[in-house]
Amino acid sequence: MSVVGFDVGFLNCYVAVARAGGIETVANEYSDRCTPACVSFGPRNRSIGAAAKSQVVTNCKNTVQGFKRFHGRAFSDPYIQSLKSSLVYDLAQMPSGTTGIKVMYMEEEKVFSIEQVTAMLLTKMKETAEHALKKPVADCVVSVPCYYTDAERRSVVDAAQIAGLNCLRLMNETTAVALAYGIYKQDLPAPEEKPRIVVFVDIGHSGYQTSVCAFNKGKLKILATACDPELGGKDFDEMLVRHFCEEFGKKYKLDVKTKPRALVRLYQECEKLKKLMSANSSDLPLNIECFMNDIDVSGKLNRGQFEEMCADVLARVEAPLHNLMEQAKLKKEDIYAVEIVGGASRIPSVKERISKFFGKELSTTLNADEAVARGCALQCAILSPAFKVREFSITDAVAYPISLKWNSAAEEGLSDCEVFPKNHAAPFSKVLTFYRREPFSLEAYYNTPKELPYPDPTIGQFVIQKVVPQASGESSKVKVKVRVNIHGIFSVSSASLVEVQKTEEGEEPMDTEQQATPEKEEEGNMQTDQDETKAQGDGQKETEEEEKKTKTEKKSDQPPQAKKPKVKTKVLELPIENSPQWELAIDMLNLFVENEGKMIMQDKLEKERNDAKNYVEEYVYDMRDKLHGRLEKFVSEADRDILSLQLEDTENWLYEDGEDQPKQQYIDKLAELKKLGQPIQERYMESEERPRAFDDMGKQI
Ligand code: ATP
Ligand code: K
Ligand code: MG
Repeated sequence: MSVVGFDVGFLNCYVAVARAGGIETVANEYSDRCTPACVSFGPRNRSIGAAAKSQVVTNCKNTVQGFKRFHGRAFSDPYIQSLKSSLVYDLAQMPSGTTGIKVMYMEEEKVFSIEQVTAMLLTKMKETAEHALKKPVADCVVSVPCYYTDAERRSVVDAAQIAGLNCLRLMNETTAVALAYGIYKQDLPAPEEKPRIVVFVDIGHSGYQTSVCAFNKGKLKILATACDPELGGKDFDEMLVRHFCEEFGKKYKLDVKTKPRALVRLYQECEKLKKLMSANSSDLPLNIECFMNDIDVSGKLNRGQFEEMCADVLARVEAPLHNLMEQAKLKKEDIYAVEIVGGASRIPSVKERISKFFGKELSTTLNADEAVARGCALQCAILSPAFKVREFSITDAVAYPISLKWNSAAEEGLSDCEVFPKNHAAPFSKVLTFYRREPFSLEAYYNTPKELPYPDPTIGQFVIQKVVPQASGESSKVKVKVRVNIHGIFSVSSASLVEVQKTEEGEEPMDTEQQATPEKEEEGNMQTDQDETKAQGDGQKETEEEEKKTKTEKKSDQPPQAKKPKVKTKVLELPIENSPQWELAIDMLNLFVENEGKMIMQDKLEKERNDAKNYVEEYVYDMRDKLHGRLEKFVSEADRDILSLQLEDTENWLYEDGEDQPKQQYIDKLAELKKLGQPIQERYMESEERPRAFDDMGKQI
């Protein structure tokens, strides 16, 4: 059991773990708690995180950033197509139609699916967690934007699986923040009191998410969410880059857009400038040496000018806030606090606008960068039986309304019904009743296509199989359970056929629940609403819970049915064929799992090879210094000359033939050097030990 939370950001990723002392955000191998969402492909290995980011300029065509937005999208999606021209790396279509990334890896052209690329990033984050916890990590909670659709979520779950992770929950980023905010609060209103209403705002690099949350002691409920998936720090960078491209065009006659490498550097410098401007309102310089064609460029800007050029971007801050308050039917006076997180929430003009909208000071009690990861780790701790944590119930909200449509039995055409309206509580299951003689199919879709980030509102097709008429020839009653699960993913989770058997008069019915309702209900009737505010990982338990509830409802709702012919029913489970949109085929998923394992092994071997090479190099420099230093007295002149020459030869070899050799070559080389070097060092050590031994003896006396 591991308790880990992963914030997979568009730009920055964070890992939080639970240890005896509580929840902690942990650092990577560079002692940095932030790991860049970056993967770089080389001729011998991959680099991930900070090591990849350092190759953004030198290996730009094979260094992949900003891939979070490719999840769950067709390659033909106009959005993906429109992005192509602004990326320095290539995209390609996967056999299934989804988006892949084309790079040179191991000296071959390769296309990786978006799930594979995110899995690589997760592999790195998993290693960071394992290093901190000093044990293997599998169980975890992974963050996703609250505006992610079904297809996007399934894609991230697959990515986690490819990385060998067991994702207990995909957690909406703003919900993770709400949990991190609420769980330690001691003064929340009692369960029966009016809840405390808090607005959460997360502005990252790519997206702007807001949610409004009701807190009572021991629980939180997301009332509504509103977002602009295309508003974040990157839009401010974009404005700065545009400005300096124009300026450098005029001033130095440079066409920056034609040189990907220069453009990448300009983006980096503009991001730095933007951050500096959050703390300074005076003129700030931007200088880049040898920018293009050996020309050094420089410019300057102040906050006032920056805000002016970003007016259109800033104007978009308010709309989601309006939308949020409208959905939740709340007034500004109802809001107890507005807590902001995410890197771009530090931009003063962004803060100003949010603060002005609510007419109150903003609250920044959480760590703006780490709150999402910490919230995820807290959720993981709650879900983990091995970890003791305060009870806290989390009810999330459905982001887009979900409908089902089907061909009606009487061939009257298409019927449809909204099963989960917007902001409906999640996770949640509902049972629908159908009367059928044969297998039938349901199509799930989002009924507000305009709100979706992509053009196709389909969620998936679900075929209820093995439906047969009753013995009497009549249609059978089929109960279909639909569910938005803990990841926010829709599914048809079970289906059953209720077989009616007439029994002798007076024979005891087996159970109240098993009495068939005499009148036919309308098709698609939603029978049971099952509250699942207490998230349960175990499907079996849920079913049982639901059945208990059904029984009690029937008992209380139905008057005693005196003198009616007794009927007995039998419930048959029916198989369901699930075909969600853009689902990754199981054999592909298995192949990706296997390939990720191979790539991890390859990276490990390459690291060992490099380490072996570094040991040789280190030995050469170390010995050369010491031969003329503290080892000088312990080696004859002749031996010293031989070893010096050998060290020099080895150094030359490292820069020439030895630049790129198998690991064993370096190991052999080092052994060869040590044959001469080791005895010298041993003589030195002996002489160092001698006086100490003498000292010890002195003490004894
Ligand atoms: P997303 O949430 O969209 O997936 P992310 O989680 O990777 O993205 P964050 O790490 O929250 O994003 O924020 C990164 C953004 O915040 C970048 O655009 C960065 O330049 C910006 N940022 C960070 N610090 C500051 C600052 N002091 N002033 C202005 N912008 C900042
Ligand atoms: K982040
Ligand atoms: Mg983020």
